[in-house]
Amino acid sequence: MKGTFLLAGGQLGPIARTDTRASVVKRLMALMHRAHAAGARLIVFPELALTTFFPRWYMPDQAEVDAFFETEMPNAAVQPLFDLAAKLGIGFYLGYAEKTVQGGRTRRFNTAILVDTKGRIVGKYRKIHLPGHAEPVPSYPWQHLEKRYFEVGDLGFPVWRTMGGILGMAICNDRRWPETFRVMGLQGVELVMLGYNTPAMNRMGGEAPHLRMVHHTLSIQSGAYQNGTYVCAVAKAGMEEGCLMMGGSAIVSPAGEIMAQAASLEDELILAPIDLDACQFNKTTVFNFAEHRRIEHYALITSRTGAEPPPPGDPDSEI
Ligand code: ING
Repeated sequence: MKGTFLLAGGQLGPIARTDTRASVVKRLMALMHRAHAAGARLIVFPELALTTFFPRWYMPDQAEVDAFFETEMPNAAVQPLFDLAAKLGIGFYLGYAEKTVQGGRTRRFNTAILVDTKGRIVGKYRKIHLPGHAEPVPSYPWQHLEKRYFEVGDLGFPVWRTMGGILGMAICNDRRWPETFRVMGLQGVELVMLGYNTPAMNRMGGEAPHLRMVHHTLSIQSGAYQNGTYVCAVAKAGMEEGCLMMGGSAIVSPAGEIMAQAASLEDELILAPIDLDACQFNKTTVFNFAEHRRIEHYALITSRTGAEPPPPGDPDSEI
């Protein structure tokens, strides 16, 4: 039945800086084979799935940074994955670093593509919420230089009619911002696919490590529930170049329930049966946007970027 299919998440364990694209593509193909053997029609891979998470390093030499980028997609290294997808009739989401010339200028984005069951690229998304900082901070045990290496995505949060439903994409930090899911929710999205690379703890230790998983599941479960959409979030996990990356890849139902979750920090397949029509319950009742939203009261959401608290109160009003 249209919109009913088995969905797979293809979590990756660590990718070493020296690992070749070919070796990673082999791992992705092995996960795709397993997904197909289980009957899956779509598999979601992580963010920046072809290389190690290079924004953890400050590299002053642009040529060194560019070695982590793809200038074409597909390209020779990734073509076997596209060919396998077409052969097996399985679609996929793939995150990678995109370097392209646009308007006579070289542009670099943290990108994800959606490839259909015939191996055709049907959608592209460029990461909008870039966490971290643009300049290296020497005192940090590892950097997070996405603001240095990537531009803010210029494609918005589109959705596509494919796989018998309405599918959308996001990347990693995007999942922490409710606007990401709501903008796609306002386009009727029924499945949001996203990959992530999330260190298992705060580098400055300002937060109990278990909260990483709490915030991850809180973000994807609320995004799913509040917009009546499935969410499939897939990690690059494990000890990667000395930085422990969290796992917790998960598939969440439109009711906000976790349907499947990874148990390891390695290459692991998670599976869940998807019925995109199940999104309609929330979309036509609790979160019937047309019935219940009051946009005349939401202006600050798009007119104000940073918080602006009110002026100080009356001193004797303190408790
Ligand atoms: N990684 C992390 C993420 O948003 C982060 C960065 C972790 C930001 C924890 C805030 C808190 O999951 C990427 N790649 O965005």
